[in-house]
Amino acid sequence: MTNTSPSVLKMPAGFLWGVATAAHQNEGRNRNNQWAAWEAKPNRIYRGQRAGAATAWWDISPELDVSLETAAADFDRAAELGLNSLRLSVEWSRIEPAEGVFDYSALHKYAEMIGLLCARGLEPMVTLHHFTDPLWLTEKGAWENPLTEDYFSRFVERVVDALGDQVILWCTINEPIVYAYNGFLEGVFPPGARSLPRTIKVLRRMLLAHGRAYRTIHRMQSDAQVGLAHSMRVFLPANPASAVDRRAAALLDRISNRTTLDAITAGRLAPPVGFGETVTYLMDSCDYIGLNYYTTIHVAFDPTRPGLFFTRMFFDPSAELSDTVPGDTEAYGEINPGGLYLALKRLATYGKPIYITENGVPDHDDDVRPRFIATHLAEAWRAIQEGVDLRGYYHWTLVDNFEWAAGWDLPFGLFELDRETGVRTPKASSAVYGRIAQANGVPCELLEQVAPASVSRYFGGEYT
Ligand code: IFM
Repeated sequence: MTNTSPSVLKMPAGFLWGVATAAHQNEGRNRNNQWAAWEAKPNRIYRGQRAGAATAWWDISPELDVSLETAAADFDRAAELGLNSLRLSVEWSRIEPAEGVFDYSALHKYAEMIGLLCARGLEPMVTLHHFTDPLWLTEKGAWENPLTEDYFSRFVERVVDALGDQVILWCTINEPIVYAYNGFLEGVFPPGARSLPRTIKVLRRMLLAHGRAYRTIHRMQSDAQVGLAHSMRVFLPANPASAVDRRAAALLDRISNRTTLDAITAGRLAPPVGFGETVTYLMDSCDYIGLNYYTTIHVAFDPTRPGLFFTRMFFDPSAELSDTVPGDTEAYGEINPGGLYLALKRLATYGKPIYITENGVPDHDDDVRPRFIATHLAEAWRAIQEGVDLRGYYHWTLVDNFEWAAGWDLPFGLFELDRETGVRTPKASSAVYGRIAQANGVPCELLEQVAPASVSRYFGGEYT
């Protein structure tokens, strides 16, 4: 049992409080990756938008040099909130703009960027792949090409060589399941394919590449902490008393979650990405598990849907749903803090430390986010009380940014961005998150303000 205080749901000492970001969504002027090419095509992104200058973290000064001034000002904002960590990604297409050609000035800029974090007391967590591939890699078949494991390892080696003196926390690949599913099955991310065999091939390749990258990093840096950020959807049987619903939920959990988690812990490539074979370099290839948690999904057995493994997924009709892009009827997800607790408990069975590498909510007027943050963290605290080794929380995200296929109209930020002027305005939720970080936990009086209905649950012990 960890320390419980009467007035604050305290996290363990040394807990990391961060925000998570990604290169393509923040830097701007990324033109040499497959996303920039995708954005230039008609009808790919909501209202034809593009990442463009993004939040200008990789800005161009009047002297035409790369300027990190805007990034530094955002790092100031994070530090002023009381955070002690920040997750960002490096952009492969900047570092290796052509096959085998490394741009050392880009690596130096990243070293400078990481230095800005360290100088502000923000421990960097560096993601090595966050959805974007250099165009030269796309032309070679990207993650469908077996050679990409070698290309990725070589890239990782250069990055660790350049940044390893400042970075301990590495995240190899962000959400392999989302990259594979959205790009190759749903077709909403590049390359816009709809093929189950290609989806499986890509996921398998990414998992193998993760294992190779894990070994590469540890060969170069013995004290590195290396993990992967897994987007974990919590599947709940529509009717818990129904054996077929339970089986349907367990099947989706296996495909969507356990495939990845078994691979990076036991080294086992289970169906659909393998036949149960064990890959030595994948075994125990994570020092922590990164959890990206957004929503919970209910699953019913449905004999009319063989193409979807006889399952039907839905959000609880009585649940609160988060915002989506204006005019869209499909919600981004069900708001379910208890799902975070379940995700943590399920992950804990793998016996690894856990970081919540992403958690957040699209919320146009910031009327949900304060409560969202406080209640999700209360559920994280609850998991810790039951022995879950949770080491940190990264809120997605600091400043409203480019949300992939949803463009600029799905705001996840703690700060609002005026895209004309670049001005950032703090939202109420930023102060809420700051108070929590500064208290190293969720204060009772804060919960009273933002989620009064939840106070008795945590401070009255009703959660048990
Ligand atoms: O913006 C994304 C991020 O790039 C990956 N995880 C989910 C976030 C919100 O959709």
